Amino acid sequence: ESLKPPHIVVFPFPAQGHLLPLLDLTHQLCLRGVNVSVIVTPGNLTYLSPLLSAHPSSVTSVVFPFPPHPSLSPGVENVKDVGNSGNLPIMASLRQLREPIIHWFRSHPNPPVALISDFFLGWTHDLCNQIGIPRFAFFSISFFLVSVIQFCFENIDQIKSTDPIHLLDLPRAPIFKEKHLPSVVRRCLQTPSPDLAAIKDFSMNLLSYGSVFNSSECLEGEHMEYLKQRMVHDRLFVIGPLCSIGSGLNSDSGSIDPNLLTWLDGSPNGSVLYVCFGSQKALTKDQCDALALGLEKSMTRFVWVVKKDPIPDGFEDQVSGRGIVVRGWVSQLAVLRHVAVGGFLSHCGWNSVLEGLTSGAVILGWPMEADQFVNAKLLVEHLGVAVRVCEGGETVPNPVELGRVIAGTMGEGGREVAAKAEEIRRKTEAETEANGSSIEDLQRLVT
Ligand code: BUP
Repeated sequence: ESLKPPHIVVFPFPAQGHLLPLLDLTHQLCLRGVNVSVIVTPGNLTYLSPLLSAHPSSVTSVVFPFPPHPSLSPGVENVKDVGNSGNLPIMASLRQLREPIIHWFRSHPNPPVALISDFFLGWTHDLCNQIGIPRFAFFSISFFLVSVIQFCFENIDQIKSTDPIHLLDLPRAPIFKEKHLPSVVRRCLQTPSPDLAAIKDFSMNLLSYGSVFNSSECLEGEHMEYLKQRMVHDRLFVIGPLCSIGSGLNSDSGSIDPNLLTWLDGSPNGSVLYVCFGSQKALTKDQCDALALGLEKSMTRFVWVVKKDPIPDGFEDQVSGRGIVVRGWVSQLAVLRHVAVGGFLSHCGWNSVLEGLTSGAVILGWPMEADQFVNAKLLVEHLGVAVRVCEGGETVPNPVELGRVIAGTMGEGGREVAAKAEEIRRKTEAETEANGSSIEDLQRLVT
């Protein structure tokens, strides 16, 4: 029989922070001769366009109708449209695709030889056992975060009545307040008996055939061992930061809006603060007022990406020339890569973190929810590449203080942290170049 290119199936979770890096990985696999079927629901097909046009002959979309869920409006299939609260109903609905996927697999003329699926889809471990192909869990989050979740799940009874919580077995024995733990852990702590389904679903990831992490040795080398000891396999692939692996899908400056690009081109190198809190979180009115005033007082050039956030009337006129407010979606990676951008005021979602670090931007962290407090600790306390400017989804910062920290960090006061950020940028660049560790792991995954 002739040697056919391998055919695999990729199953992303429909939230931007999960979806985009897995599509980046898929792009890299296709560039290395793999044929891929990507499982999506109708509402998410649009996110595949860049991938489908880059690889018209090796990527196929496999579209399944989205089973209705009582708490989701019809047509809402991406967490972007509902916020974090949508994770659970979307997870529950996707679970109903199990039988249709098995049917698709069994009737395929050239059935896939492996599945790579998001870590939110732990149930696909059993699915793969049933159809007899290996499942690789894809982690769009950090080793540190997965270790924190794993530690908490293993010690759920002991940590239940303590606050703050001391994670003694992890490197640096970090301490977290209960409210800063990942939501999946908090849900378990808040119910009288642990949510066994959530714990089982998560642990399936470590039991799967292999694991792929969008992370890197220089960022998280010290956090890998704890998890390696808990994986039933030694097939660990550290392939990241994916946003930096050559010929990516989303970094082209041509994707920046022309007006914004002209403004950035006219700004001094490293002078611009990029402000964005991810696709799920909208700031409250008070937070917007405080941030607007803080930006105004900082006298720093900035680009602020807003979704539904209520920014104060007249703000854009007040800061005209020095600041730009963009409504809707921007090509974040391309903006961060622009030489004019020197800082990133971020919610510390893992992809934003990686995009900021690989662009050499100093991160001004304002973690709000979910995994963001854990990421912020890694950046600020372990790596020293960021400063924390505020903390909490409801917290309203003091505008004067905020303006002072922004001006300081973007100016002379930020020298030390900027030097560390530059050092990390160079190290991640080396890891994602031809003989770098991430490229070697990518090659190992394909062969
Ligand atoms: Br908003 C926004 N453009 O306008 P995180 C986001 N992104 O390219 P989290 C854009 O979405 P969530 C925009 O570059 C990153 O790759 C951004 O992922 C991109 O956030 C991704 O930073 C966001 O991991 O997800 O909280 O995990 O954005 O869904 O809240």
